[in-house]
Amino acid sequence: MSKEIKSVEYGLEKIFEGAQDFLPLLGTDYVEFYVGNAKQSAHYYKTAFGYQSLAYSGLETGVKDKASYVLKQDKIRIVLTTPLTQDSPIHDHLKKHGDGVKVAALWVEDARSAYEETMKRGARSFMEPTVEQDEFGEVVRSGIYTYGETVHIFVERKNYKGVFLPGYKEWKSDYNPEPTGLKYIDHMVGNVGWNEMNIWVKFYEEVMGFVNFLSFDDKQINTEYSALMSKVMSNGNGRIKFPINEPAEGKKKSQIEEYLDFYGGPGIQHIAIATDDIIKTVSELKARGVEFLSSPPHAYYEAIPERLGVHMSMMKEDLNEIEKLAIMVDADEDGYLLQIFTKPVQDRPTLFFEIIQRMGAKGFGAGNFKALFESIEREQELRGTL
Ligand code: TYF
Ligand code: FE
Repeated sequence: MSKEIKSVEYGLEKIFEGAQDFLPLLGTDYVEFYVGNAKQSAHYYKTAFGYQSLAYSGLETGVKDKASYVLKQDKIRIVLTTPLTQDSPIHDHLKKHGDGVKVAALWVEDARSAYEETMKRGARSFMEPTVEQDEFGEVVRSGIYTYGETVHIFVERKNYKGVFLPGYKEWKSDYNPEPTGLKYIDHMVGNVGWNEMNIWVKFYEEVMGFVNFLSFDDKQINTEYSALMSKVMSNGNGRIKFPINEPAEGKKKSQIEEYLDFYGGPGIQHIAIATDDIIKTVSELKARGVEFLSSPPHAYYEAIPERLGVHMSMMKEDLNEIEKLAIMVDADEDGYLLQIFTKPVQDRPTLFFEIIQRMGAKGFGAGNFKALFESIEREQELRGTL
């Protein structure tokens, strides 16, 4: 059953009741991917998704063991890192998981306190508080493990004036494709093992002070073939949302199980990126070769007016255009949302992206789950992993 925790107005922000403030989070700072070839990945994210070159670290900046390319689009910063030496531990990560997200970095006022408070509540250490300095100022970072080998790094920027972090130089490129309208990270979803969802719900509650503000069980999330369960964890100001999925028993293999097999354990399954013009963003992404899941059947689009109810009259987008682009629409009591999912962005069927436009709705598109999972199963069928 879906359980919604009441939220209350508090100053300018909505604060979720029950959330604790020992770990105040200002927002997502960056997301770091470990990849087999960072130079080529950076080209893909620039060309296909419209990210802009921001910073670089590697041999030319005195870093001998890895190369990192930092890209930016509006509030989003991604870091693409690859190992340079034979004995780099990043190779072990790549061998096991393939390309994927290593770090979901969170922007904090105080990285030492974030570390102490979470460690005291049972976090596993990834990085003790570390001061990094250059001529542009000082940054303090610390880090803890979450599910699998994924980590959260806390970033305290003080008045840092450099382009990204100490150790990085500005990356000026002559190749600057236009942005595609990606604005900020709306949520990042983790897949965890059988019966592990509640362990990680407890971790986000107890160690990070988050609240569980939405839950979907296998009665709601199932198709003819497969099922999963999902709980959405949010920090107090609602800026950080981490849904957690676990597989559930169905007639065939759950997409979550497929992920766990190929990723070699728990990890980040999808990153949802917000746009305020999904028609323009998705048209542009498709023109640049980003592959999306196949369209739901026509009957799905015919049922939209009924499903949206009162929100239908507020809908500005043209349904024909929505259908042509295979975008999905859902509504909750606060408004409606539009969303679409890419195919996995590497050869292993692991990480993918969601593009989302919220028109008041705070949910995750529960009304689309069935159509979405059927699209995913069509892909699983082709891979022989259903
Ligand atoms: O983040 C969400 O909950 C939605 C729907 O395997 C979703 O984007 C849930 C599970 C999943 C793929 C998408
Ligand atoms: Fe999502």
